[in-house]
Amino acid sequence: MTTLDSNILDALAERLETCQLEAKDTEKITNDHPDMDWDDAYAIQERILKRKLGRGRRLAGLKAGLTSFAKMKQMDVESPVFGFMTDDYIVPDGGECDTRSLIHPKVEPEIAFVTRKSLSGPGCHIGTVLEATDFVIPGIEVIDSRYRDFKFDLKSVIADNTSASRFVIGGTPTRLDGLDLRTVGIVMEKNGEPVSFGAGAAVLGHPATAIAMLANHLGARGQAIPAGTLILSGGITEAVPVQAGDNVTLRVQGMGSTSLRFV
Ligand code: 0L1
Ligand code: MG
Repeated sequence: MTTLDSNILDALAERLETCQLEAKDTEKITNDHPDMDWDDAYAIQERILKRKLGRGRRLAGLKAGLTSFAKMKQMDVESPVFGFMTDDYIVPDGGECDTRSLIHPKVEPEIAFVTRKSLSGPGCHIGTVLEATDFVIPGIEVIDSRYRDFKFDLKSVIADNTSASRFVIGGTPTRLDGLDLRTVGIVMEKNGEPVSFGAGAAVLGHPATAIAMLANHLGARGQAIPAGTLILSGGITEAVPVQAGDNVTLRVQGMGSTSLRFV
């Protein structure tokens, strides 16, 4: 049950999406609506998606955010947050990302899942996810909070579609048979220098846990993850700021690499 009036939810969705489209920042929305609840936050995010689909955009994938223990501790939260990507968020592997369309981008090294079966909650668990996964592939998420100086609280960031803005996937689509994602190592390089190191277990003990939590989150809303969905399972390390001129490459053990250039 939302607490905010439908007109206010619409206005907040328009405000946040306009900031995204015009690359302008804003104050966090809980400053004006301190009593808004979790349903309000997701209702605003859903309205942003509806605005995009209404203009002909296609849903390109889903995401879990705040999934690494380091980031959850930093934000003092126990649950990840969930969001979406539309087709205009896709950067081709090795392609360019135009910083003029972004406010203050950062990059996160992630493992992307692609499902071959629908996943629904409640009761979805890591086993269900592993059985329903088609393949995993390296992915770099570009996050770009619409909030001034990346300063927000959890409800504000959910409403802002968890800072989603661009992503690239590439490397080798890899089946999960015999692969232990917990011990798969990653290195992210910025301009040829390694800047982040980690292993899959940094994401909730196993990145598939983030997918199960997403299915359970959607299940509570009467929705499911369809077969063939791409899902970013969350940053393995903290996000790294980038600017025009930066080249970023993510190497994932046994899965090759993916990269993008900021111009
Ligand atoms: O994908 C993420 O983990 C980002 C979640 C939102 C918080 C942030 O902008 O850092
Ligand atoms: Mg992320």
